[in-house]
Amino acid sequence: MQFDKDKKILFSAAQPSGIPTIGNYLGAIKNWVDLQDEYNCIYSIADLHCLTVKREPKDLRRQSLDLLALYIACGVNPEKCVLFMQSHVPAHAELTWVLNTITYPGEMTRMTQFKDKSLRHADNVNMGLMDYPVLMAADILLYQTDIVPIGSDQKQHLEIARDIANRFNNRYSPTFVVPDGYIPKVGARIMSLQDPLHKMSKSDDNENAFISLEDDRDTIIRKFKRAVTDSDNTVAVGEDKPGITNLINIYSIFANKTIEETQREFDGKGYGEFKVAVGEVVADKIVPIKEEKERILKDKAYLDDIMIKGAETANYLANKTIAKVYRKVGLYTPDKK
Ligand code: ATP
Ligand code: LTN
Repeated sequence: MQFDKDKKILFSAAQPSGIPTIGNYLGAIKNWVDLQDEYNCIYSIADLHCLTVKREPKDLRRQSLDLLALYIACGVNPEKCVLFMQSHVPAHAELTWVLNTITYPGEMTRMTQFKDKSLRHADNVNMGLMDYPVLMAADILLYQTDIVPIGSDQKQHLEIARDIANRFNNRYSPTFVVPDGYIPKVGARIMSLQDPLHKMSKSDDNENAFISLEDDRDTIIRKFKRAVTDSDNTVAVGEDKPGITNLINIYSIFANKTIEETQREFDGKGYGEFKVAVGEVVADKIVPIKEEKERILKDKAYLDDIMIKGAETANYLANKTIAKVYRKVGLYTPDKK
Protein backbone atom coordinates (compact mmCIF):
# COMPACT_ATOMS: atom_id res chain seq x y z
CA MET A 1 0.00 0.00 0.00
CA GLN A 2 1.51 3.32 -1.12
CA PHE A 3 0.45 6.51 0.58
CA ASP A 4 0.15 9.64 -1.55
CA LYS A 5 2.62 12.15 -0.09
CA ASP A 6 0.39 15.08 -1.06
CA LYS A 7 -2.58 13.84 0.93
CA LYS A 8 -3.19 14.22 4.64
CA ILE A 9 -3.59 11.25 6.96
CA LEU A 10 -6.99 10.23 8.27
CA PHE A 11 -7.54 7.68 11.05
CA SER A 12 -10.70 6.29 12.59
CA ALA A 13 -11.98 3.17 14.32
CA ALA A 14 -15.09 1.55 15.73
CA GLN A 15 -15.48 -1.11 18.39
CA PRO A 16 -16.68 -4.60 17.43
CA SER A 17 -19.14 -4.39 20.31
CA GLY A 18 -22.34 -5.49 18.60
CA ILE A 19 -24.22 -4.89 15.39
CA PRO A 20 -23.64 -1.29 14.28
CA THR A 21 -26.64 1.01 13.97
CA ILE A 22 -27.52 3.68 11.43
CA GLY A 23 -26.01 6.05 14.04
CA ASN A 24 -22.59 4.42 13.60
CA TYR A 25 -23.13 4.43 9.85
CA LEU A 26 -24.12 8.11 9.53
CA GLY A 27 -21.83 9.43 12.27
CA ALA A 28 -18.78 7.49 11.14
CA ILE A 29 -18.58 4.78 8.46
CA LYS A 30 -20.43 6.70 5.71
CA ASN A 31 -17.99 9.59 6.11
CA TRP A 32 -15.05 7.20 6.01
CA VAL A 33 -16.25 6.13 2.58
CA ASP A 34 -16.87 9.68 1.41
CA LEU A 35 -13.37 10.80 2.49
CA GLN A 36 -11.34 7.87 1.18
CA ASP A 37 -10.23 9.56 -2.04
CA GLU A 38 -9.26 12.83 -0.44
CA TYR A 39 -7.02 11.41 2.33
CA ASN A 40 -4.62 8.58 3.06
CA CYS A 41 -7.06 6.57 5.18
CA ILE A 42 -6.40 4.13 8.01
CA TYR A 43 -9.39 2.35 9.56
CA SER A 44 -9.10 0.06 12.54
CA ILE A 45 -11.29 -2.37 14.43
CA ALA A 46 -10.84 -1.35 18.06
CA ASP A 47 -10.87 -4.84 19.55
CA LEU A 48 -8.63 -3.91 22.51
CA HIS A 49 -11.12 -1.21 23.48
CA CYS A 50 -13.80 -3.88 23.57
CA LEU A 51 -12.10 -5.70 26.44
CA THR A 52 -13.14 -2.88 28.78
CA VAL A 53 -16.63 -4.38 29.00
CA LYS A 54 -17.31 -8.04 29.82
CA ARG A 55 -18.31 -10.12 26.83
CA GLU A 56 -18.06 -13.66 25.55
CA PRO A 57 -14.65 -14.18 23.88
CA LYS A 58 -16.26 -16.07 21.01
CA ASP A 59 -18.66 -13.18 20.36
CA LEU A 60 -15.80 -10.67 20.26
CA ARG A 61 -13.90 -12.88 17.79
CA ARG A 62 -16.95 -13.22 15.52
CA GLN A 63 -17.94 -9.57 15.73
CA SER A 64 -14.42 -8.43 14.86
CA LEU A 65 -14.47 -10.29 11.55
CA ASP A 66 -18.05 -9.18 11.00
CA LEU A 67 -17.11 -5.53 11.41
CA LEU A 68 -14.30 -5.83 8.88
CA ALA A 69 -16.77 -7.31 6.38
CA LEU A 70 -19.21 -4.52 7.18
CA TYR A 71 -16.64 -1.76 6.56
CA ILE A 72 -16.06 -3.24 3.10
CA ALA A 73 -19.77 -3.77 2.42
CA CYS A 74 -20.40 -0.10 3.27
CA GLY A 75 -17.92 0.89 0.59
CA VAL A 76 -14.57 1.20 2.36
CA ASN A 77 -12.13 0.12 -0.35
CA PRO A 78 -9.32 -2.17 0.91
CA GLU A 79 -7.26 -1.25 -2.17
CA LYS A 80 -7.22 2.39 -1.10
CA CYS A 81 -7.32 2.22 2.70
CA VAL A 82 -5.37 0.44 5.40
CA LEU A 83 -7.76 -1.85 7.30
CA PHE A 84 -6.52 -3.64 10.39
CA MET A 85 -7.29 -5.06 13.82
CA GLN A 86 -5.95 -2.89 16.64
CA SER A 87 -4.61 -5.94 18.52
CA HIS A 88 -2.45 -6.90 15.50
CA VAL A 89 -0.30 -3.82 16.02
CA PRO A 90 1.46 -4.05 19.41
CA ALA A 91 2.53 -0.39 19.27
CA HIS A 92 -1.02 0.62 20.30
CA ALA A 93 -0.56 -0.95 23.71
CA GLU A 94 3.06 0.23 23.91
CA LEU A 95 2.27 3.86 23.22
CA THR A 96 -0.66 3.70 25.64
CA TRP A 97 1.79 2.86 28.41
CA VAL A 98 4.02 5.84 27.67
CA LEU A 99 1.06 8.22 27.32
CA ASN A 100 -0.33 6.94 30.63
CA THR A 101 2.68 8.46 32.32
CA ILE A 102 1.66 11.97 31.21
CA THR A 103 -2.10 11.57 31.80
CA TYR A 104 -3.84 12.09 35.15
CA PRO A 105 -6.67 10.10 36.73
CA GLY A 106 -8.86 13.20 37.14
CA GLU A 107 -8.77 13.76 33.38
CA MET A 108 -10.10 10.28 32.80
CA THR A 109 -12.79 10.12 35.48
CA ARG A 110 -14.43 13.31 34.23
CA MET A 111 -15.06 11.80 30.77
CA THR A 112 -18.79 11.51 30.04
CA GLN A 113 -18.42 8.05 28.48
CA PHE A 114 -16.50 6.80 31.52
CA LYS A 115 -19.23 8.06 33.83
CA ASP A 116 -22.00 6.51 31.68
CA LYS A 117 -20.25 3.18 31.33
CA SER A 118 -19.33 3.06 35.02
CA LEU A 119 -23.02 3.34 35.84
CA ARG A 120 -24.06 0.78 33.23
CA HIS A 121 -21.32 -1.70 34.21
CA ALA A 122 -21.14 -0.94 37.93
CA ASP A 123 -19.85 -4.45 38.69
CA ASN A 124 -16.84 -4.00 36.42
CA VAL A 125 -15.36 -0.50 36.65
CA ASN A 126 -11.88 -1.64 35.61
CA MET A 127 -8.66 0.28 34.87
CA GLY A 128 -9.14 -0.29 31.13
CA LEU A 129 -12.51 1.46 31.19
CA MET A 130 -10.88 4.45 32.82
CA ASP A 131 -7.89 4.36 30.46
CA TYR A 132 -10.01 3.98 27.31
CA PRO A 133 -9.30 7.55 26.03
CA VAL A 134 -5.51 7.06 26.34
CA LEU A 135 -5.68 3.95 24.15
CA MET A 136 -7.76 5.97 21.71
CA ALA A 137 -5.16 8.77 21.79
CA ALA A 138 -2.45 6.19 21.05
CA ASP A 139 -4.50 4.86 18.10
CA ILE A 140 -4.64 8.31 16.59
CA LEU A 141 -1.18 9.67 17.42
CA LEU A 142 0.75 6.60 16.23
CA TYR A 143 -0.10 7.40 12.61
CA GLN A 144 0.69 11.14 12.73
CA THR A 145 -2.98 11.62 11.94
CA ASP A 146 -4.23 14.96 10.63
CA ILE A 147 -7.94 14.27 10.79
CA VAL A 148 -10.28 11.95 12.72
CA PRO A 149 -13.88 11.50 11.51
CA ILE A 150 -16.11 10.73 14.51
CA GLY A 151 -19.62 11.18 15.84
CA SER A 152 -20.08 14.03 18.33
CA ASP A 153 -20.07 11.65 21.34
CA GLN A 154 -16.33 11.15 20.74
CA LYS A 155 -15.46 14.86 20.72
CA GLN A 156 -14.34 14.83 24.34
CA HIS A 157 -12.00 11.90 23.70
CA LEU A 158 -10.49 13.68 20.71
CA GLU A 159 -9.87 16.77 22.85
CA ILE A 160 -7.96 14.61 25.34
CA ALA A 161 -5.91 13.11 22.49
CA ARG A 162 -4.99 16.65 21.41
CA ASP A 163 -4.09 17.63 24.98
CA ILE A 164 -1.89 14.57 25.37
CA ALA A 165 -0.16 15.23 22.03
CA ASN A 166 0.56 18.85 22.97
CA ARG A 167 1.76 17.83 26.41
CA PHE A 168 4.20 15.27 24.99
CA ASN A 169 5.42 17.69 22.31
CA ASN A 170 6.03 20.41 24.90
CA ARG A 171 7.74 18.13 27.37
CA TYR A 172 10.03 16.28 24.96
CA SER A 173 10.08 18.18 21.60
CA PRO A 174 7.66 18.07 18.63
CA THR A 175 6.82 14.41 17.99
CA PHE A 176 3.12 14.08 17.25
CA VAL A 177 0.85 15.81 14.78
CA VAL A 178 -2.01 17.36 16.77
CA PRO A 179 -5.13 15.94 15.07
CA ASP A 180 -8.36 17.71 14.16
CA GLY A 181 -11.78 16.11 14.44
CA TYR A 182 -14.14 15.79 11.50
CA ILE A 183 -17.69 15.85 12.77
CA PRO A 184 -20.42 15.83 10.10
CA LYS A 185 -22.88 18.76 10.17
CA VAL A 186 -25.89 16.45 9.95
CA GLY A 187 -25.73 12.90 11.32
CA ALA A 188 -23.11 13.39 14.04
CA ARG A 189 -25.66 12.49 16.68
CA ILE A 190 -28.49 10.24 15.59
CA MET A 191 -30.97 9.93 18.44
CA SER A 192 -32.83 6.93 19.84
CA LEU A 193 -36.17 6.28 18.11
CA GLN A 194 -37.82 5.65 21.48
CA ASP A 195 -36.17 8.40 23.51
CA PRO A 196 -35.01 11.14 21.14
CA LEU A 197 -33.18 12.98 23.91
CA HIS A 198 -30.60 10.18 24.06
CA LYS A 199 -28.21 9.01 21.35
CA MET A 200 -29.04 5.90 19.37
CA SER A 201 -26.90 3.13 20.82
CA LYS A 202 -26.36 -0.45 19.67
CA SER A 203 -26.34 -1.60 23.27
CA ASP A 204 -29.83 -0.22 24.06
CA ASP A 205 -32.03 -2.83 25.77
CA ASN A 206 -35.03 -1.69 23.73
CA GLU A 207 -34.62 -3.01 20.18
CA ASN A 208 -37.15 -0.51 18.87
CA ALA A 209 -34.80 2.32 19.84
CA PHE A 210 -32.27 1.64 17.09
CA ILE A 211 -32.06 0.49 13.48
CA SER A 212 -29.28 -2.03 13.20
CA LEU A 213 -27.47 -2.63 9.94
CA GLU A 214 -28.85 -6.16 10.05
CA ASP A 215 -32.54 -5.27 10.29
CA ASP A 216 -34.69 -6.43 7.38
CA ARG A 217 -36.98 -4.15 5.39
CA ASP A 218 -40.17 -4.89 7.37
CA THR A 219 -38.42 -4.44 10.72
CA ILE A 220 -36.95 -1.10 9.62
CA ILE A 221 -40.33 0.24 8.48
CA ARG A 222 -42.05 -1.07 11.63
CA LYS A 223 -39.46 0.57 13.91
CA PHE A 224 -39.82 3.94 12.15
CA LYS A 225 -43.63 3.71 12.34
CA ARG A 226 -43.28 3.24 16.10
CA ALA A 227 -40.73 6.04 16.53
CA VAL A 228 -41.65 8.47 19.30
CA THR A 229 -42.72 11.89 17.95
CA ASP A 230 -44.88 14.75 19.26
CA SER A 231 -48.56 15.34 18.44
CA ASP A 232 -47.95 18.33 16.15
CA ASN A 233 -48.10 16.31 12.89
CA THR A 234 -46.12 18.95 10.90
CA VAL A 235 -42.94 17.62 9.28
CA ALA A 236 -40.62 20.42 10.40
CA VAL A 237 -37.51 20.57 12.58
CA GLY A 238 -37.63 22.38 15.92
CA GLU A 239 -35.83 22.37 19.26
CA ASP A 240 -39.02 21.31 21.00
CA LYS A 241 -39.57 18.50 18.46
CA PRO A 242 -36.54 16.19 18.94
CA GLY A 243 -38.27 13.07 17.60
CA ILE A 244 -39.38 14.44 14.25
CA THR A 245 -36.15 16.47 13.91
CA ASN A 246 -34.18 13.22 14.25
CA LEU A 247 -36.31 11.53 11.56
CA ILE A 248 -35.92 14.52 9.23
CA ASN A 249 -32.14 14.37 9.68
CA ILE A 250 -32.11 10.64 8.95
CA TYR A 251 -34.33 11.00 5.89
CA SER A 252 -32.35 13.93 4.51
CA ILE A 253 -29.02 12.13 4.63
CA PHE A 254 -30.30 8.86 3.19
CA ALA A 255 -32.31 10.64 0.46
CA ASN A 256 -29.39 13.01 -0.23
CA LYS A 257 -31.54 16.09 0.34
CA THR A 258 -31.18 19.21 2.45
CA ILE A 259 -33.37 19.64 5.53
CA GLU A 260 -35.31 22.38 3.65
CA GLU A 261 -35.94 20.10 0.67
CA THR A 262 -37.25 17.38 2.97
CA GLN A 263 -39.54 19.80 4.78
CA ARG A 264 -40.89 21.07 1.46
CA GLU A 265 -41.41 17.53 0.15
CA PHE A 266 -43.56 16.61 3.16
CA ASP A 267 -45.31 19.94 3.53
CA GLY A 268 -48.97 19.25 4.34
CA LYS A 269 -48.35 15.50 4.80
CA GLY A 270 -48.68 13.87 8.20
CA TYR A 271 -46.22 11.96 10.36
CA GLY A 272 -47.67 8.58 9.30
CA GLU A 273 -46.80 9.03 5.63
CA PHE A 274 -43.41 10.57 6.47
CA LYS A 275 -42.41 7.72 8.79
CA VAL A 276 -43.08 5.13 6.08
CA ALA A 277 -40.99 7.20 3.62
CA VAL A 278 -38.11 7.32 6.12
CA GLY A 279 -38.30 3.54 6.59
CA GLU A 280 -38.25 2.96 2.86
CA VAL A 281 -35.32 5.20 2.04
CA VAL A 282 -33.28 3.72 4.91
CA ALA A 283 -34.16 0.14 3.90
CA ASP A 284 -33.21 0.84 0.26
CA LYS A 285 -29.72 1.73 1.41
CA ILE A 286 -29.00 -0.68 4.23
CA VAL A 287 -30.61 -3.94 3.12
CA PRO A 288 -28.11 -4.25 0.20
CA ILE A 289 -25.26 -3.50 2.66
CA LYS A 290 -26.36 -6.40 4.83
CA GLU A 291 -26.55 -8.73 1.82
CA GLU A 292 -23.12 -7.65 0.63
CA LYS A 293 -21.67 -8.13 4.11
CA GLU A 294 -23.02 -11.68 4.25
CA ARG A 295 -21.50 -12.44 0.86
CA ILE A 296 -18.09 -11.06 1.92
CA LEU A 297 -18.18 -12.93 5.24
CA LYS A 298 -18.29 -16.25 3.40
CA ASP A 299 -14.80 -15.58 2.06
CA LYS A 300 -12.77 -15.75 5.25
CA ALA A 301 -9.47 -16.14 3.36
CA TYR A 302 -10.11 -12.81 1.61
CA LEU A 303 -10.81 -11.07 4.92
CA ASP A 304 -7.79 -12.65 6.62
CA ASP A 305 -5.63 -11.50 3.74
CA ILE A 306 -6.87 -7.91 4.01
CA MET A 307 -6.23 -7.78 7.74
CA ILE A 308 -2.75 -9.35 7.42
CA LYS A 309 -1.75 -6.84 4.75
CA GLY A 310 -3.35 -4.02 6.73
CA ALA A 311 -1.45 -4.97 9.87
CA GLU A 312 1.81 -5.06 7.90
CA THR A 313 1.39 -1.46 6.75
CA ALA A 314 0.04 -0.31 10.10
CA ASN A 315 2.94 -1.95 11.97
CA TYR A 316 5.43 -0.27 9.65
CA LEU A 317 3.91 3.18 10.22
CA ALA A 318 3.30 2.72 13.95
CA ASN A 319 6.78 1.36 14.63
CA LYS A 320 8.35 4.49 13.16
CA THR A 321 6.46 6.59 15.72
CA ILE A 322 7.06 4.28 18.68
CA ALA A 323 10.83 4.21 17.97
CA LYS A 324 10.85 8.01 18.01
CA VAL A 325 8.83 8.12 21.24
CA TYR A 326 11.06 5.59 23.03
CA ARG A 327 14.14 7.55 22.01
CA LYS A 328 12.67 10.88 23.14
CA VAL A 329 11.63 9.63 26.58
CA GLY A 330 15.08 8.14 27.14
CA LEU A 331 14.64 4.40 26.67
CA TYR A 332 18.00 2.94 25.67
CA THR A 333 18.34 1.48 22.17
CA PRO A 334 21.54 -0.39 21.25
CA ASP A 335 23.40 0.71 18.10
CA LYS A 336 22.57 -1.47 15.13
CA LYS A 337 25.53 -3.46 13.78
P1 ATP B 1 -21.16 1.44 22.39
O1 ATP B 1 -22.60 1.89 22.40
O2 ATP B 1 -20.95 -0.04 22.32
O3 ATP B 1 -20.26 2.14 23.36
P2 ATP B 1 -20.71 3.10 20.10
O4 ATP B 1 -21.67 2.77 19.03
O5 ATP B 1 -20.87 4.38 20.85
O6 ATP B 1 -20.58 1.86 21.03
P3 ATP B 1 -18.42 2.69 18.32
O7 ATP B 1 -18.96 1.52 17.62
O8 ATP B 1 -16.99 2.53 18.69
O9 ATP B 1 -19.20 3.11 19.62
O10 ATP B 1 -18.63 4.00 17.47
C1 ATP B 1 -18.14 4.15 16.20
C2 ATP B 1 -18.44 5.52 15.69
O11 ATP B 1 -19.85 5.74 15.61
C3 ATP B 1 -17.91 6.69 16.54
O12 ATP B 1 -17.29 7.64 15.69
C4 ATP B 1 -19.12 7.27 17.19
O13 ATP B 1 -18.98 8.65 17.45
C5 ATP B 1 -20.18 7.03 16.15
N1 ATP B 1 -21.52 6.97 16.73
C6 ATP B 1 -21.96 6.12 17.69
N2 ATP B 1 -23.28 6.33 17.97
C7 ATP B 1 -23.66 7.37 17.16
C8 ATP B 1 -24.91 8.07 16.99
N3 ATP B 1 -26.00 7.76 17.66
N4 ATP B 1 -24.96 9.06 16.05
C9 ATP B 1 -23.85 9.39 15.34
N5 ATP B 1 -22.66 8.77 15.46
C10 ATP B 1 -22.55 7.78 16.36
N1 LTN C 1 -13.81 5.16 21.03
C1 LTN C 1 -14.32 5.17 19.71
C2 LTN C 1 -13.76 4.09 18.84
C3 LTN C 1 -12.34 4.39 18.61
C4 LTN C 1 -11.82 5.46 17.82
C5 LTN C 1 -10.40 5.36 17.92
C6 LTN C 1 -12.41 6.45 17.04
C7 LTN C 1 -11.28 3.74 19.14
N2 LTN C 1 -10.12 4.30 18.73
C8 LTN C 1 -9.57 6.28 17.29
C9 LTN C 1 -11.55 7.37 16.39
C10 LTN C 1 -10.17 7.27 16.52
C11 LTN C 1 -15.83 5.07 19.75
O1 LTN C 1 -16.41 5.52 18.87
N3 LTN C 1 -16.43 4.51 20.73
